[in-house]
Amino acid sequence: MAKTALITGILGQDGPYLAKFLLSKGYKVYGMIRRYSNPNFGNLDFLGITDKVEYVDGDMSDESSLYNIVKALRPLEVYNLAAQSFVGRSWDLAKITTEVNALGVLYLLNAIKAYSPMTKFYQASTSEMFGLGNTKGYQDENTTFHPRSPYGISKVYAFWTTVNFRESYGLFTCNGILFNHESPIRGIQFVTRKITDGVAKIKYGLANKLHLGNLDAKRDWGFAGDFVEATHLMLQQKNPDDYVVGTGENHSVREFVELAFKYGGIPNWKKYVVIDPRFKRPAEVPELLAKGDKARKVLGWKPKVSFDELVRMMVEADLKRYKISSKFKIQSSK
Ligand code: NAP
Ligand code: G4F
Repeated sequence: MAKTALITGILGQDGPYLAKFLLSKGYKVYGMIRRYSNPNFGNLDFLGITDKVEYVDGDMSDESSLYNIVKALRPLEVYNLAAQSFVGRSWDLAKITTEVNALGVLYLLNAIKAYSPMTKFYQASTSEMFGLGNTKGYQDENTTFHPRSPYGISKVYAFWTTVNFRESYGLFTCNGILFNHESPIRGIQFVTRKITDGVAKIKYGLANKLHLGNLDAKRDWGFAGDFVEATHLMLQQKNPDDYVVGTGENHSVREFVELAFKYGGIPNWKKYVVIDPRFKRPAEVPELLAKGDKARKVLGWKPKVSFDELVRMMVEADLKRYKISSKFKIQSSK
């Protein structure tokens, strides 16, 4: 089979990083986008690859669109990154979260089984599935799932469906159980980007407060550009399997805030941060920490970007964005 890959969720954070990586390896990359009156290619533009990807129309909640795409392309690899991926909204959007994140995976796997059984399939599973299944202070492939949100529950369904298609039909299907990974093109609702965007706005006088929820939550934060390499490696192994991928180091939201304000050159972050109950969750995952020994040993993968470098990279990118827009504002008001 030719080196072709289909990426669902191409317009999100991970899609562009993965597409860029696959293009660098000589793949022909197809990106699935759903119908929008005005699709946003900003993240692909940021990485300079918008014109290098071929786009196909489809929606995870529309079974026939997935069948048609798989039938037409019969790709070597499918990376299923599409999801309603924001945990915080998943209580309000439980039905659509389940439809897209859980049933969508069933539809896509059925399409592969029917039309392209040689296709290797990657499912974007998540550390959110562990939730409170955290008895040892870290999570690995043997940790019990105890999801705490409709998002986490939907991803547990998708995880087991992916395993089941491997066990029932012999398909090459893998779960990457990825811990939090961030970048300058992280969605603005997620806490890291919300903080770095807030720092930049405060720096340029566009805001004077940053409203946040639980500062005590701890996450194992890595760089998206590193993590997509692990996802590709999973599909290059002789046998399909499931892998935990994380940095092995965690930090609290408070630590992220402190560092981001430091890199923004703003002393005394406490002056600006407001604890706002609107951003607290009905059920929290207090702490996540990856024990990713299997990925390191079998895939030979390890992260390159440190926590400190990640925070600095994100703050610098947002400062640059607001510097450009504040210059533009000054020019256009002249
Ligand atoms: P993201 O930025 O939210 O991107 C998700 C993408 O899915 C978006 O492009 C979105 O399209 C698309 N999508 C949503 N509903 C869809 C539908 N009905 N049909 C087709 N596409 C749809 O997420 P990400 O951070 O790149 O994460 C990629 C995947 O990894 C997700 O499945 C996420 O759950 C999982 N994951 C992420 C992390 C992390 O820390 N980033 C960790 C573990 C697992 P629009 O652009 O049109 O909205
Ligand atoms: O940045 P978050 O919204 O990410 P969360 O919930 O960990 O989910 C992300 O990582 C998962 C992998 O573990 C992915 F599967 C998922 O798709 C997504 O990419 O929140 C991180 C932490 C939470 O504990 C949250 O309660 O930050 C806390 N937090 C505190 N204040 C906040 C805020 N989160 C958000 N989004 N906004 C706040 O104001």
